Amino acid sequence: MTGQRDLRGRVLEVSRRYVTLFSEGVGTLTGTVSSKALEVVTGDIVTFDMRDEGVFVTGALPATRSLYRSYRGVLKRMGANIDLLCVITGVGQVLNPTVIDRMLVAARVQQIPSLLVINKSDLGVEDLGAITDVYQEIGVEMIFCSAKFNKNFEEVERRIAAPSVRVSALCGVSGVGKSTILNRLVPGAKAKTGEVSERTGQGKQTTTQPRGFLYGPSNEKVIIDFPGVQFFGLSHVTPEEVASAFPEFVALAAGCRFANCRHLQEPDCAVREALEADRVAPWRYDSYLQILKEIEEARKY
Ligand SMILES: Nc1nc2c(ncn2[C@@H]2O[C@H](COP(=O)(O)OP(=O)(O)OP(=O)(O)O)[C@@H](O)[C@H]2O)c(=O)[nH]1
Ligand SMILES: [Mg+2]
Ligand SMILES: [Zn+2]
Repeated sequence: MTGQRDLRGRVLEVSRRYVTLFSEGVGTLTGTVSSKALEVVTGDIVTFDMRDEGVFVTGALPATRSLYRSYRGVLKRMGANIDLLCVITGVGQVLNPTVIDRMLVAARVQQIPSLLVINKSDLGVEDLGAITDVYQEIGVEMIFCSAKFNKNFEEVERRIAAPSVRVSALCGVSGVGKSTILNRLVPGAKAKTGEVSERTGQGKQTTTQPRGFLYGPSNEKVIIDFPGVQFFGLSHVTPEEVASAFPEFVALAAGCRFANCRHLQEPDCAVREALEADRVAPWRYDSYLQILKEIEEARKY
């Protein structure tokens, strides 16, 4: 029998049982997952065999820093081994702080470093202060840029090209410009970009599944382009994890009467006191409440 066994590669794309992977020294290949029990996602490192009959993915190495979201009660692993999650937003109707907050929570819970990219800043960022000031204050790293008009884009490139970042990922609601950003970073990518609907102000989910693109002088990095979402479910996260992912609450929690305060109806809650004194942004607290409510509802079933 000819062929090579137990090679290693990085998953770029998964479509049912077919996997596109990149293996150093071999290149980009398409293979088949050999067992139904083996679930792989973009970013995973897998083992594979090259046989006469084709390429067979035989196993996956344990992944760290996976991005998860729950969707209609089902937990979905979206990508693996992510070193930098770029949460992308546009300005105007596509700027959705609820979804941004949720993606930041999903990243923090898995200890994935995150970065907020405010794209389409050519359309004007004057009205954003109320939101961006809050993110600034709680230590969220932010970059304003325009991918379409190549403004301040080198900042985005610098972060993705950093030596500590091997796998980066672009996520955000539909139509914020993820694929446009990707195309600027990887000129050969030719990722499809789409129009934003005038009626809804939202994109039309041009990208339909996660796809990894090779990046860097020797293709040593991967950038994952995620499909746009309108809602980012977090029913799999625990209430404690949610609270710990709101840095402004963590900073205040020592002042709550109860060590296990959830910042809801408890007496002498420092977070609620700060909220009433306008020292916590109401929309951040609202994001927190909505996530807790979602978790509570999921537990009923
Ligand atoms: N004005 C402006 N428009 C932009 C910019 N970047 C992207 N766009 C436009 O926004 C629209 C949506 O861009 P896409 O890159 O397809 O957005 P996406 O986030 O990949 O969308 P999905 O794949 O649906 O999730 C396109 O018409 C782009 O040309 C920008 O910096 N400024
Ligand atoms: Mg896209
Ligand atoms: Zn409290």
